[in-house]
Amino acid sequence: MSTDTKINNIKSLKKKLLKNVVDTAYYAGASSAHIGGALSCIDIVSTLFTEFIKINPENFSKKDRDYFILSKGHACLVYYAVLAELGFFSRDDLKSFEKTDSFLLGHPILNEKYGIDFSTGSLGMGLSIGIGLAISLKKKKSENKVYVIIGDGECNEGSIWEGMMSAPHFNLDNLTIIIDKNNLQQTGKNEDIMSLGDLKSKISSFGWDAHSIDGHNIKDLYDIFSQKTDSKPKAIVANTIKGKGLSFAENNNKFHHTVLTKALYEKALKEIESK
Ligand SMILES: Cc1ncc(C[n+]2csc(CCOP(=O)(O)OP(=O)(O)O)c2C)c(N)n1
Ligand SMILES: [Mg+2]
Repeated sequence: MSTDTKINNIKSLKKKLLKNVVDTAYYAGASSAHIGGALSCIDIVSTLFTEFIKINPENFSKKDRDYFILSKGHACLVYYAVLAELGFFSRDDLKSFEKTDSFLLGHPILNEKYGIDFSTGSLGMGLSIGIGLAISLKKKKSENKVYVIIGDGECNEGSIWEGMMSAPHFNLDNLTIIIDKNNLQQTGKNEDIMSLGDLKSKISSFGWDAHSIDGHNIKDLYDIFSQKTDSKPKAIVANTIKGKGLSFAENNNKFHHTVLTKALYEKALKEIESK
């Protein structure tokens, strides 16, 4: 398959995910939903699950496969969106998001039947989980890989920096982390709350194979995920826009966690249709 075809496949999944995300946010009603942080990593998730993380309901329980950890678990709308497309449950199930007795909670809960390996939502845990998993895969001489998406605000957590130190120590070239650098967190700008400085240089100084790219450029994402690293873990600082894809939500932190009104839902559907 040519690279152009692969890129087109990624773009077509992305459009489906966009629709699933806004549908789910709308079904959530008054429960509200984390919209902005789901949209900032939608290109990353689309690229990973089209080309790199080959999971499906048939191979999931076999464990001989790659692993994904959404460390910024509040962005679960995009996770549920892709799991529905992969056939772990139906698009109709997305309507149950945040409802009583639903398996689709406001943060992902470990659920082997529905494709979720790890519970996340308490920020700062996913990198350490990924490191433990990557070490165990190495010990088993498995070729499988571990991918972790981390928020930039999440990098305020000290545990992230312990992980930054330890992954190169264990030569985890089977581990890739993607930092969704949308410059915002729950209560404002990272720059005001806890500036991160030059993330790529910092992470590189810890011994990672570190890169900084446009997190909405699918070709760049595809190329960087395709590159092999030799004995170093890979870190991708993905420069993104919170709320990307919906004009009214882009860079607007009101959409960190909010209700998607009927009027905005209809506007969103029109915008997605025109893409
Ligand atoms: C340990 C912990 N502290 C606080 C929160 C509340 N919280 C939820 S989202 C969020 C902001 C996260 O910012 P970022 O990682 O940048 O996510 P994004 O901008 O992609 O939404 C916070 C503080 C949490 N989920 N876990
Ligand atoms: Mg952020």
